[in-house]
Order: sequence, then C-alpha cells, then structure tokens
Amino acid sequence: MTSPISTQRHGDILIVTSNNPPVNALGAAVRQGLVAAIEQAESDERVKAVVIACAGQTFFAGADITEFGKPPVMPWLPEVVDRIEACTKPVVAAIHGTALGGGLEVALACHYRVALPSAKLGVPEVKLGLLPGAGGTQRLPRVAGVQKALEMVISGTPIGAKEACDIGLVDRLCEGDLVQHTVAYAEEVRDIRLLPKSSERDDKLAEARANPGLFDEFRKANARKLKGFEAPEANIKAIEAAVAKPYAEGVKDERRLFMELMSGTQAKAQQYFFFAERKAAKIDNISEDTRPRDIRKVGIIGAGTMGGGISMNFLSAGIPVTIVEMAQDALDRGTGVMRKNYEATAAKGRMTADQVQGAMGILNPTLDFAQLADCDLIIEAVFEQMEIKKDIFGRLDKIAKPGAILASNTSYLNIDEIAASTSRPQDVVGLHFFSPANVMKLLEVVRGAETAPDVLVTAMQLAKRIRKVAVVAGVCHGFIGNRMLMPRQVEATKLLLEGATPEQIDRVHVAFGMPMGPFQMADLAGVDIGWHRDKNRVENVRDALCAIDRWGQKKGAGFYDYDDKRRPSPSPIVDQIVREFAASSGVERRNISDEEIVERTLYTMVNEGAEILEEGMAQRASDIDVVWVYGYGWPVYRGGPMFWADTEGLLKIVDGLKRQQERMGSDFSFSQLLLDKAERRGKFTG
Ligand code: T1G
Repeated sequence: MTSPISTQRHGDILIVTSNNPPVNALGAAVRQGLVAAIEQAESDERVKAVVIACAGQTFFAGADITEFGKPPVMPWLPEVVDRIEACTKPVVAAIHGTALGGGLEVALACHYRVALPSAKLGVPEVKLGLLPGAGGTQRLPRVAGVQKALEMVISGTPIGAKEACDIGLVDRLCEGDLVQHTVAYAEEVRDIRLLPKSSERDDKLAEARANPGLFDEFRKANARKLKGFEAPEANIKAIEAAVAKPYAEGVKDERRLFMELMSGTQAKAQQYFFFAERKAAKIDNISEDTRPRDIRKVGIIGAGTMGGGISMNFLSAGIPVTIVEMAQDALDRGTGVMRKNYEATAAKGRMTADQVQGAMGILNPTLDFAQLADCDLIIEAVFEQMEIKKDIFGRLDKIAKPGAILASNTSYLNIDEIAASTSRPQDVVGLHFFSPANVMKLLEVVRGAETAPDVLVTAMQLAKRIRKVAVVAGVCHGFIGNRMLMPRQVEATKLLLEGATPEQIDRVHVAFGMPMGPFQMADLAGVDIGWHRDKNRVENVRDALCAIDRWGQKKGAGFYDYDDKRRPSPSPIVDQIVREFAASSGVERRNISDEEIVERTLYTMVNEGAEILEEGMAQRASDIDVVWVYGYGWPVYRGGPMFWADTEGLLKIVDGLKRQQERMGSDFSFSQLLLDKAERRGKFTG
C-alpha cells in the first residue's frame, strides 16, 4: 500500500503532501506518514523548513471518523501533532478547503499557517459529541483567544480564513498557488530557531485570567441551546483547564474529557447521525449513471406560507422562481412576506441588502398560470385537498413543457392518485417541505409508483443545491414523519381524557429533548389544521377547541392560554372541556405516570417506524432518524427514534408496549418486524 503522504524537496524546503481522498481524513496511514516526514526533515541537513499541504478538495478535514470505535492504531493524533510542534525546523501549514477538527489541530501544531482566502477553519467535534482531542482545546485558546475558542468549539461552525488571519490563527493569506506561496513563506522563516509554539503561548490566556467570570457568563449565554448535550460542557471544561494549567497538564484534562465523551451514548448517536445524514442521499436500486434533469427555472403554485417559504429556498440558491396565485391580494401578501423574511435575515447580518434585492429580483409573481409553461420544475403548494390538487395537476399536464418535473408539497396525500390526473406520471414526485419551509432542513422526496429514476436523482441533487437534507419516502398516509406523528397524537389525546394534562405530556417530551411537546406543537402549527371547519360537529377535544376559536397561538388560545407575549399557561377552559369529554365517553380518569406517557407516545412511534420499514416506505432505519432530527427536532444526541430504540433495547420497547396494549386498544397493533428483532435481540440501526 503506498502511503498517502509523499515528500518532495524544493530547494531547502521539504514539501509534505497528503493525498487521502475524499477529505484527507487523518487515518492511520496519514498519521504514520506525517511522523515519518517530520523525522525525514529533521535528519536531512539540506532541509531548512517544512511545508505540510494536502492534495484534492481540502486540507485535513479531521480525524477519520470511520476509525472510531475500532482498536486504535498508533501513532494517535495527539502524538502526531506534538511531534510536528517539536520539530526543530520551522513547519508551515498550507491551508485550503476546510481545516476541521484534527486538521486544524495539525495546523495549530505547525509553527506558521498560510491559507487561501476561501479556506475555512473549525472544530466541529461537538457535532460528533466530542471535543478537539489532539491538543485543540489547549492550543486554540492560546492562539485565537479564549472567547473565540469557546465560540468555535461550542458552535462547531468554521470561521473564514480572513477572520482567522485577523485574530492571529492564520499568519498569511495568499491568492493563487497556495503551495508556492507557502514555500516562499517557509523560505522567509527558514533560519528561525526560536520557533513559535502554540502550546507555549500565554498572552491570550492572561486576558482570560483577568476576566474570571468569562466562562460562567458563556455558559449562561448558551444554556438554552446546549440543553441536554454533554459535549459542550466538556469543551468548556477543557478550555478552562487550558487557562488554569500549563499545556502538559491541561492536555491530560482534555484527554480524560475526550475519552469520557467517546465512551458515552451521545457521541455514538451523533457519529451515527453524521453517516446517517449522508446515507440518506443514496437511492437504492437506481443505477449510478442516472443523469439528473437540468433545473434552471422553478414554478411555485400558491403564495401562502408554504409556497412563499419553498420559493425562498430556490431564490436564495440563485434559481429564478415564477410564483402563481389566484388573486392579486394573496400574491402581494405572499411576496410581501418573502421580502419581510429576507429583510429580517439581513437585519441579523446574515444577508446583505444586495442579496435580498438579488433574491427578490429573480422572483416573477403572476396570476397567469400559463407562465409556468417554461419551468423545469413546478411545485404545487395549495390547500391540502385531493380534488384541488388533481385539478391543478390536470391543468399543469396541459401547459407544462415536456420533461418538466411536476411536484406536490402535500404532507399526507397519495402521490400516485395525483400522478394519475396527468398523462405523465413518470414526471410526478412528492416534495414535502417542512414549515417554515425556508428554515427546516428536511425534504421528504415521495417516490410514486411510476416516478422516473432521473426525477428522483434530480430531486436529491436539487435538495443539496437548496441546502436541504432529502429523504426518499414511499407513498403512504403521512409518508415517514407525519405517519409516525399520528400514533403519538392519538395516544396523547387519549391520555388527556384519561387524566394527563397538556402540560404534563409536553413536559415529558421536552425533558426527553424535543423542542416542544405535542400540544405546544399543535398550538404553534394551528389546532385547526385538518379540522373539518364545521363548528356544529364536535366529536373530540380538538373539534371542541376549534368550535370556540381556540385555534392555537394565532388566536391567543389553544390547548394553552397565551398572554400578549405568547407565553403559555394552563387553561381551565381546556381542562373543563377534557373532563366533559371524558365523562361523556365514560373514560375513568386516573393518575398517569410519565413512564406511561413515554411508552404510549414515543414507543408507539418506534413501532410505526418499524411498520414503515416493513412496508418499504423508508429505504433504511437511519432515514427515519434523519426525518425526525431534521423535520421535528428530535435530539440528535439520541440519534433518532430508531437509534434510540436500539439504545433502549427493543425488548424493553416491546415490554413497554405490551404493558400499554390494553389501554391503547384497537388504535395499536404490533409491528412484526419489531417483535422479530426484539425476539432475536436485534437492532434497527446496525
Ligand atoms: N472521516 C471519515 N470520512 C469523512 C470525514 C471524516 N472526518 N468527513 C467526511 N467524510 C466522508 C463522508 O462520509 C463522505 O463519504 C465523503 O467524505 C464526503 O463527505 C481528534 C476527534 C469535510 C465539510 O467532523 O464536515 O477530528 O458518503 O459528503 O459535502 O480532535 O465532510 O462519499 O462515502 O460531507 O464536500 C472532525 C466532517 C472529525 C468533519 C466536506 N471533522 N466532515 O463536505 O462532503 S473528529 C469533522 C465534514 C476529529 C480530533 C477529532 C464534511 C466536509 P461518502 P461530504 P462535503
């Protein structure tokens, strides 16, 4: 096996190059090659300085995550970075692409860093449930300052090379031939023998020592965002150690904290999810060479909340949109909301005024349906009613150009039935966006029985272009996410009648790590979604609330009462309605335990996920987890419903459901796949 590390002497500079596609991950062979190259540089007296560079798309993008959980192969990364820093000759990093995690740690161990302006530098370990475990928590604060280091390790978001240069993380920016410029830089420093070692710097730590409240202020400022996660606190502790102790001591704290995280469930869940997200992009049984269709212009039918939000995704990606409405005031309202959303983003500094103008400038609002004729993709986002959708697809069939992809944003309805209202079912697909569509990352791509392979490939590729994570779903009621929402809603509503309160049920879900519980979600989305709109027809609690205009936050009242700042409080009216329904339904109220709520609302979701797998409505269990993390905010440190079920143990899930089976009655039936796997002590995710 040839080493991914090669060396080439250029005058008196040794150029060390890593060629380990796709991202120059710091796998064992790379680590071994780096140490060998440093030793070669030291033993060759013709060599006066060293450049470390990477071929391909990026500088080292981190440790090789595929090695995690396997027996470690020496040398491990902490040893490699310390060896680089200990080199007696100057070592200069040539950074392009994304120097991430261990990659930035290698760069920090170098004595100098040169970067292209387009390069990014970051420590995303926290997204994997970890912390920079190769000296990063000790060197980064010494070079970039404690506050910036804290922000970087907690967010996991990389910073640009320009900012890195401004704060001293990069010594020089260069345009053009990076290696050539870095060799020139190495020539300039070749005779320096008192080399700048990041681990020995103290000036920026002294600033932090003068501000002892810095760490607790940082914790307080980020408490909400970090709730439930273990890795962020460990990252903060490691940086506290960097401030309090010399490098040799602080790095021991880092190692201990790293090993604690690595051995925990959260890190396993987040590393699982890293690959789950990438696996979702792969479509089973479609040939690799299926070519996507060209999407240059998109048509959106409906300028409501969804139509507007969906349009923004394409406009922000620079794809022109023709948006069609039935009436001018609805069209004006829709485009007005889009502009307002963009301006709010610009006000937060996340967009420039020119970008807002640019996005709105490629929007063509019209009342003329025929203007969709030259669109390559047309997405219908109108009222959730099959007859309306069939009518629209029938009309589209007559005006859309041949080869145009016709998509519905339906969140429940049957795509095959919609496709049958056209003469081109092979061009029809479901593109189910999640509200708010310009924010939520998830896109369910619903594969009809006749959807052509290239339509699917186009949809998955387009998802990446508009920064969405796409998951292929089969045609069933609610596809993947909303279908699993149903047993949760059914059991949550029954639990209300049986004695639980909305606050209790929501509290259990929020304590579990969900951003909100079922009733908070209903009030936010609208209690009236899917309601039959007949105030005289009151068949359940939801009907009763809708009949008295308790449609949720938008009406100041739903399952909760809301004050003028939309702060929720338990509602005596709702309590009364629930009690009356319980009495009239002959339901005996009792105390409900939190465990029962978990078993009847979360375990039933797992059961539904197993049914979805059994029916082939999802390609793999990890796709279900991607849907729930990106579509509903399932805590990523639990991996997703199916990964979580595996960590709970499927036998425990089955036992819990058996305990509740009688109470759930005919609303529940066991997935055979779940029973079989539990029987065999099997798993869904690996
Ligand atoms: N290890 C192994 N494989 C990786 C990888 C990694 N670090 N990063 C990416 N891949 C694979 C990925 O699975 C995919 O494989 C292919 O590369 C392209 O990835 C000790 C402990 C670099 C911004 O967290 O953020 O260092 O699907 O589709 O969109 O302190 O990959 O093709 O088979 O994402 O161009 C820290 C993770 C590790 C960076 C490129 N580093 N990677 O994005 O391509 S922990 C990270 C990314 C660590 C040390 C600690 C992105 C990218 P396949 P891709 P991309």
